[in-house]
Amino acid sequence: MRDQLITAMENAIEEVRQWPKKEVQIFHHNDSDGLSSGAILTRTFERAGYRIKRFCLEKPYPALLQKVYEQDGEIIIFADFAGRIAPMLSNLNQGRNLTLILDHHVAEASTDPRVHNLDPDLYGLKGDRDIAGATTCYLFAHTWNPANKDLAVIAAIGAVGDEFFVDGCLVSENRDVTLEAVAQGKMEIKAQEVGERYYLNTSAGQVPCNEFGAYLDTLGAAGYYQNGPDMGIKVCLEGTTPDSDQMLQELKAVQARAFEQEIQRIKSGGLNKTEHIQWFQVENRFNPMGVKMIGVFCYAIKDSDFIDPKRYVAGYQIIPNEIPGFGPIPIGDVKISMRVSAFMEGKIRSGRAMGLNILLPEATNKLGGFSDACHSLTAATTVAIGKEEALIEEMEKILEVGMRNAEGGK
Ligand SMILES: [Mn+2]
Repeated sequence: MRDQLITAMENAIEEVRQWPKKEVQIFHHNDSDGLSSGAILTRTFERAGYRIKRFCLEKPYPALLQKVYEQDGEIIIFADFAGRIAPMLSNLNQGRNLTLILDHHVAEASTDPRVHNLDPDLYGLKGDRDIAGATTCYLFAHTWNPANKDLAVIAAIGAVGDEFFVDGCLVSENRDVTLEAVAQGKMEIKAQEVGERYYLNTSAGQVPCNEFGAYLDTLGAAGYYQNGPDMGIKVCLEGTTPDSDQMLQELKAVQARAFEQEIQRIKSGGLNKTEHIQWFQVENRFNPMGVKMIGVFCYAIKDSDFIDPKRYVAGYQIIPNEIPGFGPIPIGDVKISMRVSAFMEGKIRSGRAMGLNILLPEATNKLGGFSDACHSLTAATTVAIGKEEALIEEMEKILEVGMRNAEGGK
């Protein structure tokens, strides 16, 4: 199956080579895996002589995709997302642009021959186990030109950042890229009681790979609207600098201040409660940080004393109508992030409470919203601004039906 993925990559690379335009548009995610993916692709296309326009996205919003596919004759790349929306991209594209998808999330096949879905999920590899987005990009880079093997260490950073381990160890393709980086003297693996720890050998000494990933995550998320992703890409390719360290410290301070203010607000009556849910709306108060911060904030407060451990936690943040470097985009949506207390986690794990992966997408669908990243204990979706209360009510209805069914089944 891996051979078939490499063959598909070879075919896509050949089409890129034949394509008249020697410029590429790279859209990549803003977490450590997404930034590592963007860095690998940037270097790969640079080396092959292409001009690069790079855009970092928190999500591939439909309104943005509409705009992207108003173009003709371009080379468009998606990294660390979009595997699942290949059919939608195919409909938008209609054979007009050469599109490559280098993702590792659950995927659907493309229906346009000019849309190459190179997501390893379509080739029997598991994105939440075997291969990260950055590792997928590395396979692509290495298939194009074996001289790109020096980028293996960046793939390893992405893989560790996504935290998909088996018994505490990277496995499969993620492990192979890491061993390559070790062979090049750029990393070291140290065995622990359970699993392994991964270290980067930098000019300033050894740095734990997960700490480096957290560094990138902050640049990409808290720094999303302040050139944090550009700095993240630079850090992936060239290492940290006093400038990047300073940006990191400033972003951490902005985050701490915004979170503290919001906590005060919640404590002084800013928390709405329905039967099973407690929720709040931060509007634009987390600007200029990205909308990932609403999830980070919910996680930070979920076990605080001002949070009811028996209710689901939900926070809303308005998505700005702008993509950095791309310009205004009429998104018009609000993001909801949900988390649960340790108490609720126990109930969900034992099947005595409904998981967020069922509750939130179902309610979101009823309101015509957009779901992607939903797991049982963490979930986020988007709905149109103004539907915040309606979404909470939908969830309450779903919970009520769920309870009635559970009782009826006794
Ligand atoms: Mn990823």
